[in-house]
Amino acid sequence: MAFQMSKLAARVSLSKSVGFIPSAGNRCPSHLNFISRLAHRSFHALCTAGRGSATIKVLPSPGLLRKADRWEKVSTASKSLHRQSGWAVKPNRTTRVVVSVIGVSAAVLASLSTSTLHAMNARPDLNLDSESSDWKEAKKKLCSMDKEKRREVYRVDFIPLEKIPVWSPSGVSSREPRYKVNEELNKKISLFTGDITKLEIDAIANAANKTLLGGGGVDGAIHRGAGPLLRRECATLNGCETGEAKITGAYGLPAKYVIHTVGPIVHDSVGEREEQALRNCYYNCLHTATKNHLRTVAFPCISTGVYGYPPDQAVEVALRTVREYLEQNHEKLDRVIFCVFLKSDKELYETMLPAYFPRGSAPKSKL
Ligand code: AR6
Repeated sequence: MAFQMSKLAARVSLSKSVGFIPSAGNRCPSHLNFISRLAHRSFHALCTAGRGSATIKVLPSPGLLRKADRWEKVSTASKSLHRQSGWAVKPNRTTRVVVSVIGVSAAVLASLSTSTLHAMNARPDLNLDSESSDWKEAKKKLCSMDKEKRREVYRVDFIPLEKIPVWSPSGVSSREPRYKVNEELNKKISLFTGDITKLEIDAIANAANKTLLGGGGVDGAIHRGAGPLLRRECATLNGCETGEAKITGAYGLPAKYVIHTVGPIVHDSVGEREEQALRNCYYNCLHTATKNHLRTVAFPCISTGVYGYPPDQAVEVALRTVREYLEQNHEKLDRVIFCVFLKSDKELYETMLPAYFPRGSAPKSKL
């Protein structure tokens, strides 16, 4: 009996040290604290209820509190029984039965609560700030987490997909439609002004350089937001050629993945080679997304910053490539977001979008 009791007491004590933050002197007892105290009272174990109180981040459910409350009452009765008999005196049969029932139940509750706490606390061993962390392990863990869990480890603020409206034209467009009206495709397009690193979607495209090891502009923002493990993973990819795309985890970013692409550098004017390379960037990013079953993708204005591609020409390549890809693969994507950072780019997209994604009275597509 004494052996069984000490085993149970040990299990209860163990639950105090796993998966939550000890905080001495916290006046609001968690459900675990209740259970520990019950077990301690029942068994007169080494630890006492007043010592080592514990807090968790999530409040106990009312049901669990009610259960704990009931056990508190039973435990108080058992405690007075113990007091009357004392451990030196051999307990009678009724006392032994009461104590066993309390002990087993308290231990079961304690072990249940231990696993609950384990599940609630996946975060502590996921360090996205340290370069020495194992990026493969971190990537695997992030992939297995649901959205709520991942939100606890984002290193930046996030904007959920629901807050990114589907594009709708403002005013009458002066542009002639270049494609047929297709409302199904129109529902898949957004124009977002702001920082791409904040978007909580499946994938964001990065306007990277051939090393994939980070740089300035949007590339720098993505690496800063994701943290050092992104660079660690990128370093294993052997760089990237112009127009190609390579996918990595997004680590501390709200997006699940980053698709890195390298845009063409424009020195004087845009030739066929540069235009084809920019087209390849958009196409290969979309292809990489759908190949990986990613349904929501955002693009910055690739090559239009440091790489010098004229924005008014780049917007046409971006819109045409996305339109044609969606026509062929509309069932594989839910949303393509054009993420612009500058007011001038926003205006360009607002002007050109109606030509590639027309609404209203233009001829209807059969898609
Ligand atoms: N979110 C969205 N768009 C952004 C952000 C952001 N946080 N920051 C900048 N932009 P650039 P490139 C816009 O120069 O021309 C890097 O050093 C920006 O306003 O970032 O393809 C790489 O390492 C512009 O419209 O990319 C390469 O060496 C667009 O992103 C080189 O720059 C692209 O500007 C790539 O040059």
